[in-house]
Amino acid sequence: MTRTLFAICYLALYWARQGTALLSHDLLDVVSTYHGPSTLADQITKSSAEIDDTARNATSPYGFAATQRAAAVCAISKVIFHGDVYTNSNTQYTTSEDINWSQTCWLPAACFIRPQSTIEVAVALKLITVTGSKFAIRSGGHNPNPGYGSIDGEGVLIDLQDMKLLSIDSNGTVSSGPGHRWADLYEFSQDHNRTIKGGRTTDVGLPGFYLGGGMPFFSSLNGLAVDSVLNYEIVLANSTVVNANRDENPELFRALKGGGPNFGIITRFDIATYPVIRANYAVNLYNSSDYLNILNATAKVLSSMDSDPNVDFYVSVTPTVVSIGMFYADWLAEPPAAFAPFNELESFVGPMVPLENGTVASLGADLAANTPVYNARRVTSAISTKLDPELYIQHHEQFLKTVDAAGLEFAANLSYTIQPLSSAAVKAGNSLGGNALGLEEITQIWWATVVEWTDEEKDSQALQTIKTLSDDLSSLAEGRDDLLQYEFMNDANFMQTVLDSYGRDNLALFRSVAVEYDPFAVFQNLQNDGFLLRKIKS
Ligand SMILES: Cc1cc2nc3c(=O)[nH]c(=O)nc-3n(C[C@H](O)[C@H](O)[C@H](O)COP(=O)(O)OP(=O)(O)OC[C@H]3O[C@@H](n4cnc5c(N)ncnc54)[C@H](O)[C@@H]3O)c2cc1C
Ligand SMILES: *[C@@H]1O[C@H](CO)[C@@H](O)[C@H](O)[C@H]1NC(C)=O
Ligand SMILES: *[C@@H]1O[C@H](CO)[C@@H](O)[C@H](O)[C@H]1NC(C)=O
Ligand SMILES: *[C@@H]1O[C@H](CO)[C@@H](O)[C@H](O)[C@H]1NC(C)=O
Ligand SMILES: *[C@@H]1O[C@H](CO)[C@@H](O)[C@H](O)[C@H]1NC(C)=O
Ligand SMILES: *[C@@H]1O[C@H](CO)[C@@H](O)[C@H](O)[C@H]1NC(C)=O
Ligand SMILES: *[C@@H]1O[C@H](CO)[C@@H](O)[C@H](O)[C@H]1NC(C)=O
Ligand SMILES: *[C@@H]1O[C@H](CO)[C@@H](O)[C@H](O)[C@H]1NC(C)=O
Ligand SMILES: *[C@@H]1O[C@H](CO)[C@@H](O)[C@H](O)[C@H]1NC(C)=O
Ligand SMILES: CC(=O)N[C@H]1CO[C@H](CO)[C@@H](O)[C@@H]1O
Repeated sequence: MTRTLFAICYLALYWARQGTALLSHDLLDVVSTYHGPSTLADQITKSSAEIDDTARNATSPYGFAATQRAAAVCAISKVIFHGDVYTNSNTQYTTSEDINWSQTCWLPAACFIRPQSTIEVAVALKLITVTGSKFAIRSGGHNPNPGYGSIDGEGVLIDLQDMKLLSIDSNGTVSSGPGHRWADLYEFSQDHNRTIKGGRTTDVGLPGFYLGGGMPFFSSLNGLAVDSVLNYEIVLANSTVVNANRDENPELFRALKGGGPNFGIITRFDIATYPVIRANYAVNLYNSSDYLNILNATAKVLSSMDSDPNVDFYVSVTPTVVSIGMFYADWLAEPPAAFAPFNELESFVGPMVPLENGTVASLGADLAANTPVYNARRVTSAISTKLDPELYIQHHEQFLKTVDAAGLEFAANLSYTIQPLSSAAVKAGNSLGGNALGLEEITQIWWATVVEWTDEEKDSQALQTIKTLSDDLSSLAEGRDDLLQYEFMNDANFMQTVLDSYGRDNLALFRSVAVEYDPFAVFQNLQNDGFLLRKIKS
């Protein structure tokens, strides 16, 4: 409440200064604190008259409506960033709009601003705070929640896809801009004889993935992906650029390890890598009608993860086909014994990715090559439970009932994925310094449920369906004392609050870090939507 008032006063102050202060001076202040290339400063100096003129023209005749503030940011950005701003008069506007994984996120922003450097991000954010415009940030665009990495005409979208720094230090630390997707990082690390912990779908962007913790291949070795981040370069709400690591801004560093988009805009990740992992892998397809044996086998393989950290897998279930990814972090002469329960299943239909000796990079590439990509509207949900085959079976039977009911209502694909996390993975993360997710040191499953549909008129049925699926799973799990509090942000939907599932201490950390680094609550009040602290009630 107080912070909201602060934010309003802060914005009012800026508005009151319009007409007296020169915006170009503010922008030069931002640029002067950053020791980067001076071309932007030159450009602002050269265009200062036009910037100030545009600021006066664009802001003063307008009232306070969101669309007008956004229009002001777009108009001024066009002077400063030239061709890197797309409004609906540009041919690139539609391709910028239709980029995200879920069509529910194809939203018509007032403009798409594509910064080319950290300092441009800082300047763009300054324009946003000066005008009080709403905004959203997009990197890989894979988050399916509408309004998170997307925004309608009431605000501007900062699209970081051009920020493609990529380098490696002699000690194996990789530095990456936010514009990369995992395919780039896997290939680059492999070329330098290193393995990086990243997404299992190589098309996913780094920032959203890391902000939720990041489920990598082989989590029992070196923990979750975020446990390997050594440093974040981040643009704070007041457009200052800082580093956050174990020594500098350590509390911000910890909050970024799972705390979502509450603290600033990340412009660089410095990431620890590891000697090349020799990965033996296969993805096999099974007939879902054999779910009793498949899910029983799943529980057996899951329990073997604690004694063998080289084991990793997932089980992805549709009403007709189950695909099981079996990954082992070494090349063995015989199929790994840990996967015997899967390999013995009689319902094997055929391979999706044939058994192969490769690396994490080739595994990511082979999975991508064998995964169909198509546009659809999508919503997901995240629930965590303990190891319990009886729960998996009861859940599957409930799932089939919901599939039948949904089939009568509309054309949709319903599926769920069982993602294992061993207690060894949680311990490995803790030994690397830990994160802010508040995970229990037990072997667990992170369920990701997905509803996919195409007809916009069926949005409400789709939401009702995902809600039914996740409510059913959580009440079944609760009844069996299997439900874990933790919700995995990367698979969660906008009806889930997530940050309050990390435990009281982590939530308190997020709140204190947000107050310290964003005292006027810019990321809470002006950011369009996201897994934000403003949504947590208590
Ligand atoms: C097909 C598919 C496969 C997936 N596989 C995995 C997997 O194996 N493991 C896993 O952990 N997750 C996985 N995910 C989930 C994925 O990690 C999340 O959807 C994640 O949010 C995507 O990040 P992004 O950068 O691509 O998304 P975006 O939609 O661009 O951003 C996501 C969120 O982060 C914010 N954000 C983006 N960039 C920045 C930045 N630079 N600074 C601050 N905030 C920022 C956005 O505002 C938004 O709130 C998968 C998702 C899909 C669709
Ligand atoms: C600002 O408005 C004035 C007066 O209407 C006009 O002459 C000038 O060209 C405008 N400047 C810009 C940058 O739009
Ligand atoms: C690797 O080198 C970078 C830059 O020289 C340094 O910041 C980092 O701390 C080093 N990392 C390790 C793990 O030694
Ligand atoms: C990676 O390893 C291969 C084989 O050992 C070697 O030929 C190559 O030079 C190495 N590459 C780098 C960048 O170190
Ligand atoms: C799966 O099993 C069912 C029931 O035995 C059968 O009808 C179906 O054809 C099988 N599907 C495949 C892909 O083998
Ligand atoms: C699952 O496996 C256990 C032994 O691990 C066995 O007792 C049980 O009957 C199996 N359940 C099914 C449905 O196959
Ligand atoms: C993988 O490598 C091991 C050891 O080098 C070998 O015995 C095995 O046959 C290989 N497997 C495949 C599928 O190539
Ligand atoms: C369901 O999935 C198939 C691919 O497996 C795809 O072709 C189809 O379009 C999807 N249907 C919907 C409604 O999303
Ligand atoms: C910007 O914000 C940070 C964090 O709140 C603060 O430490 C710093 O002094 C501020 N910088 C300026 C120039 O106000
Ligand atoms: C512009 C762009 O990248 N669009 C992509 C949106 O997502 C679908 C997959 O769902 C891709 O096919 C498009 O290329």
